[in-house]
Amino acid sequence: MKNSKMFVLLAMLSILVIACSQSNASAPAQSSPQPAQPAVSAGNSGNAVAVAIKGFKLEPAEVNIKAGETIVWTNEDSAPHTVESADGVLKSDELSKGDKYSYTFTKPGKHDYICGIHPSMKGSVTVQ
Ligand SMILES: [Cu+2]
Repeated sequence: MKNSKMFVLLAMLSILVIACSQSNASAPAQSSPQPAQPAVSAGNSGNAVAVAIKGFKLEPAEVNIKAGETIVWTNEDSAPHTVESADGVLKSDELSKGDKYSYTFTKPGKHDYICGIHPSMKGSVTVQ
C-alpha cells in the first residue's frame, strides 16, 4: 500500500517535470521579440506619421512635418472615407475600414484636404 502510493506520487512528479520542461522549451518561440515601433515625428527623414480617420474626424487634423516625411492615413471608421487635397497632391481611393493611404511629402508647403465623401471632414498638412 505504501509502495503504490509512492509510485503514484513519483509518476505525478515526473509528469509535472516533463510538462514544465516542455513549456520552458516552447517559451522562447512564443515570446519572439517584436520589432520596436519607430517613434512618430522624431524629425528624421523617412519617418511615417500616422493620422487616424476616426469618428468622422482626422486625428490629428493638423500635422506639421518636414520634407521627406510620410503620412499614413488609416480609416478606423466603418464608413468609407477618402483623403483629397484641393491642389490635387493628395488623392486616395475610397478607404474602407482598416485601409491605409500614404503619401511622402517632398516639398515644403501647406496642403489642405478633405474627405471627398464627407467634405466637412477637414485636415491640413504643413511641410517645412
Ligand atoms: Cu469621409
